[in-house]
Amino acid sequence: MPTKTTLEIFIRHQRQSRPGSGDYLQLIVDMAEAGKRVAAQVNQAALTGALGSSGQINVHGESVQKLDEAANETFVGMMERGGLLAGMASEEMENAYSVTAEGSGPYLLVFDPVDGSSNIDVNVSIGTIFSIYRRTEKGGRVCESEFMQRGWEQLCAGYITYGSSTMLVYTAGDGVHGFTLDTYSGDFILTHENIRMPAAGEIYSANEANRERWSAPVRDYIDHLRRGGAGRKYTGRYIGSLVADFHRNLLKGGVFLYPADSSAPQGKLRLLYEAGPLAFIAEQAGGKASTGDERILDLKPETLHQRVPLIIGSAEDVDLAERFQSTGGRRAATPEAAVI
Ligand code: AHM
Ligand code: MG
Repeated sequence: MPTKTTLEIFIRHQRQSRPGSGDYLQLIVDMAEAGKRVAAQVNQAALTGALGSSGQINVHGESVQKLDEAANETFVGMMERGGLLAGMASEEMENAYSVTAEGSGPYLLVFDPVDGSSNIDVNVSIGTIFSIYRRTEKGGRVCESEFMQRGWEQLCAGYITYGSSTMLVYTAGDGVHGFTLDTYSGDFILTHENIRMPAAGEIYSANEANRERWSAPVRDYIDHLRRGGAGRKYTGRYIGSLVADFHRNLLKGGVFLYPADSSAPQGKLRLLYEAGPLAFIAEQAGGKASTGDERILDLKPETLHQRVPLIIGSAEDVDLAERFQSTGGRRAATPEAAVI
């Protein structure tokens, strides 16, 4: 049997092979530890009474699930102990959180503790998304403005998916690597080294119930894929958990869209906690992420909970979506599109 490489060993090698790369890679190991705790909470939720709504409404006006709260508390509680973080921002917290009054470390963590909350109660894959930035001030309490950094300033980003197995996938700007939780040993084991996203896919993922509210270029783009205009036969796959939809498309190729629509002019997904980290991972794997007009990683957030339209996936699929957007629809988008 081949020797198994645990996440800790892999990260140690990464740090040795990139001297001066910083101690922030330790934060991925810390996130993995906290993620194991959350994976157990997810697995046990039906048995411990942790399914369902907490009765609270969050800053986005959405119903908070008990697991959203529990996972948020787990990540905050475990991540503030390590001495590396000065502050955190979470999809489930209205304001930025300062680790201590003085700030105890040089890094910032942003995260969505449970992404895909609507799938918690029905035993469908959900996940955690996270990202690490360097703080911009020397000390003291963190303030919201420190989190207003462009996506390309991320030091690392990752997600943990709680699915048929629990996996952690991360990038620190040196490729994308995936680890599967061995529930017998309790270790995350390297199972997917240097993941590359296929240049083009045959899957599109979007909530087509929103179709009537999409812009014409988005509707035309999806129609184009459905009709085989891109030269491939597409199938639709939509779980409703971004992490799970993204993870599948990362491995198999394809495109995920949550565009703006007439009732959500900025789309639904959050720039800091969802679009930004996954954009970093997508690009590191050879894919792309765009609003339709702009590269996600170039956007500078103006508020913590800012939403953004998201088109993410295989490079050719995202390029094509941008062409539809820039030309306003199918007629001018591509030569093939003109004849359908
Ligand atoms: P959440 O963070 O509150 O769970 O919301 C984000 C989720 C994504 O995981 C998913 O892609 C999207 O919302 C699904 O939204 P919809 O139900 O509108 O299709
Ligand atoms: Mg989310």
